[in-house]
Amino acid sequence: MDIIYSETHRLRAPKFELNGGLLVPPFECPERLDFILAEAKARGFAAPQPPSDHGLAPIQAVHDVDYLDFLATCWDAWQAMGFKGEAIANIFPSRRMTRLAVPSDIEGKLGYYCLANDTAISPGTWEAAQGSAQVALSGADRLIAGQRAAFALCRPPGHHAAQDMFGGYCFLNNAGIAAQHLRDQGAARVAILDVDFHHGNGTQAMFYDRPDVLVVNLHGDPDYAFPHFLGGADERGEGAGEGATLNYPLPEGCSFERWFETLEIAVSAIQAWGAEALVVSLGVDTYEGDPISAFKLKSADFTTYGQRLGRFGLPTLFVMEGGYAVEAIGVNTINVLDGFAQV
Ligand code: 5XA
Ligand code: ZN
Repeated sequence: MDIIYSETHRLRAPKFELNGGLLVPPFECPERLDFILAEAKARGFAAPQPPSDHGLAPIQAVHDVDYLDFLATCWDAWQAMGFKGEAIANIFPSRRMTRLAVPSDIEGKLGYYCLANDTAISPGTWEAAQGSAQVALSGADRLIAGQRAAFALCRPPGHHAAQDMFGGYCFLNNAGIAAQHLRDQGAARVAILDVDFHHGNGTQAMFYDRPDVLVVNLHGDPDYAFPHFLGGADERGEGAGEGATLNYPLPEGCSFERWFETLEIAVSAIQAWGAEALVVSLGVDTYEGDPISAFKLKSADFTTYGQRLGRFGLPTLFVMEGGYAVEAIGVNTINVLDGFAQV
């Protein structure tokens, strides 16, 4: 299985994350990918390959142009104000603040496009986000060329990023961009299966009214888990997309047995829907040792579910999302890919 990877991810290196009322070193850090690459090498995977440049057009296919312009210019505009720290939003168009015009002031703009102030914009963020999207697009190209599977080792991650919103460490929705690319290159029906602990609100929003991309999430119930305001079982798509969104919220402390039963239900639904290609939003923060999540999967469980996805038999693009137990992220991620490849 080809692994696609770009060094541009290192440009995304903010110093701070707002967590528990403190500015702490970000959980989503460059070292995550070093552990994954080291484990891939140790387990005999071929050296990672660089992405090819697809430009902005396939990114603009799912993200709003004004939002992309904001991402491209935010850091310079923030600095021009004389602010000394990283760009962290502090005001939002929340309920009863319904004037939805985009402010020209950068502080207003930042809040307008932000969904969670856990995510600072820092120098190099835009360049890293674009590189990450190119990694996903190049992974999708492998499927278009007829390969059975590919692993897009994306960073920053993407599944919280909506058409015009960043947060939850995400800026561009890599899985969504790849799914749209697969559609544009001829796949009639593409499914996105999101197995990250957190609900992929951005991916859901992006395809909510579309019948051609099925979005399926297994995740911590939003009642207790980030992103809190999307991901209920009753959200099933709208208009032409009615029925093409499926949510399986799961309880705090969810065991692998319960999680895997739910995966079986999700896989059956994808099969019945008739997907031609599968994009897996691969977050390994379902691991029992993850510092910001609440499921109980053990390292061996990642192999088991990788094998199940392998037996499923669809052309499959794995796109890296979350996972913050850095000492285990390599083993857990490669276990999924190895399990898949064993079948
Ligand atoms: O999948 N999403 C994540 O892992 C990020 C969650 C951010 C919580 N502040
Ligand atoms: Zn996550």
